[in-house]
Amino acid sequence: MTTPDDDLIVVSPLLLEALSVRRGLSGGRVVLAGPHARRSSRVARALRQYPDRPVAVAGVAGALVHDLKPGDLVVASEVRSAQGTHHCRSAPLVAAQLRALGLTVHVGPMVETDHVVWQPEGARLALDGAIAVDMESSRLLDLIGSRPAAVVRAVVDTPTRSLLHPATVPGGIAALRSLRAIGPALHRWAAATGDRDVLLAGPRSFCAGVERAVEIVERLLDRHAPPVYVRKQIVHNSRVVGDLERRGAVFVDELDEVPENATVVFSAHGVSPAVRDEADERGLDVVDATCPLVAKVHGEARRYARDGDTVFLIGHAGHEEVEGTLGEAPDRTVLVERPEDVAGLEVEDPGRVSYLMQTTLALDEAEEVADALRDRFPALRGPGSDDICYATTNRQDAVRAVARESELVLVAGSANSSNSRRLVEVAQREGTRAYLVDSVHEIDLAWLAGVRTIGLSAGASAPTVLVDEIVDALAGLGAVEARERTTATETVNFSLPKEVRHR
Ligand code: 0O3
Ligand code: SF4
Repeated sequence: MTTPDDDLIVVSPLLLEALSVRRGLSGGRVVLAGPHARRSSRVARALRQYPDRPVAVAGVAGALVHDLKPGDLVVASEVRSAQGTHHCRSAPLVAAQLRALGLTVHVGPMVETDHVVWQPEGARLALDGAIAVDMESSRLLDLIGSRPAAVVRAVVDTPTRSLLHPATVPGGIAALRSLRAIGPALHRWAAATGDRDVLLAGPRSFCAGVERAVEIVERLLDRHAPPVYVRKQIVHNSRVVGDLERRGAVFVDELDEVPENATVVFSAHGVSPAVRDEADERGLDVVDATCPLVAKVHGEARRYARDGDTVFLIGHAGHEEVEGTLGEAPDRTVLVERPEDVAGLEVEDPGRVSYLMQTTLALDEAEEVADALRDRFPALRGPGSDDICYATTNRQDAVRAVARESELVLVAGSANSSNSRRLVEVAQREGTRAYLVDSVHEIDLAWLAGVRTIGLSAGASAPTVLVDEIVDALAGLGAVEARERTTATETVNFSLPKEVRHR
């Protein structure tokens, strides 16, 4: 059993570095490696003595890029040297823990050299993407071998303030102060290390409606000079939106932010007829990325309203999809969020009532509301097949299955993504701890301590790369066996609108 006294080994090249790190630790073993790792026999001895402990390399470094300041921390994603490259896969998890302590942290490649780097050599190293340089990390990682390892370095000098600059003294003090603060994060990291099973819920990630919506924007960006305007987020995912923004998409909240005669894309969640009318009036060129399954619900809303029904829309107030569907027949549609709302409903004619659903609700919760409506209004009409779509249904079934076998479930997805949040709740209803993470940087290492089996899913708007990044980071904490748990196979594919169909 590991006690806080021996939970990790920290290797520091210089005495001042070792003393600073030591002050912030509540246990663990600090080993002085000497400059250029000259006393590597000490390190080797400690590694032999504690054969299964994770090892952190901690010390100071020189910044190679301008956005790093003295005292900032660098967590190496990889360390390059003339001999090769070491990958430090748990870097984003370590960085998140350090940021939670209020420290300024950069994650990126570091380079090891056998000499002090001056300009213009520093600028040359930065051209290959390295953000900081030191003189020992690669050598130490060679010694450490395959056990979990992290490299945390505090910046002393920068491209504009070399080691000969008088500011090196305050820079060094700032760096040592930062090293004193890293201890709690290193303990958390050490406690989270270990071999794991990862159960991948299948299906997960993009659905056909999201694939289509993202492809519409990508094709327009390929075709038009930027900007390409998109009303609202094309799908509720920060990575998708950020990537498209970098390529020239401009996301606006309302159409009055779009210049006359410009092209505007309507998001996958759909829009109300009032928004379509406004786009017409302003002469905007609309490309509609509304998912066909959302459009189907709009059609049902129009049909029921035309028949003179009061339409109950089961969904969440304020959600874009709900606002769009409500807009089809605002005078005849009533939003119902919970079963307990049903008792207070007042309708013109209880014999002429129907219901619809938001496509991304939790199946069991939505059914409870529908049951309450049926109990109160026996004449209630509903859609032929449920409005909750195939993708929502499949992802909920899949996450439920992995939750039953897991001690912890992680769902990749943004906080404003309704379907992603429902996946977390479905897992939690199985009695399993579950968290939504927008990216690997949101994983709290405290969740992982003592956890052997992790279930992993992603919302319909979350790209697969987010899942890959999480698996990769977990593999930096120990050996990972990732297994697919597939409960359904999806073949749905929607054709693109005519405006972008041909490349
Ligand atoms: O509706 P939700 O917040 O789940 O939307 P996302 O996260 O963008 O996922 C795509 C689903 C959709 C466009 C509506 O069905
Ligand atoms: Fe369409 Fe369903 Fe995907 Fe929503 S979750 S975009 S309704 S396929």
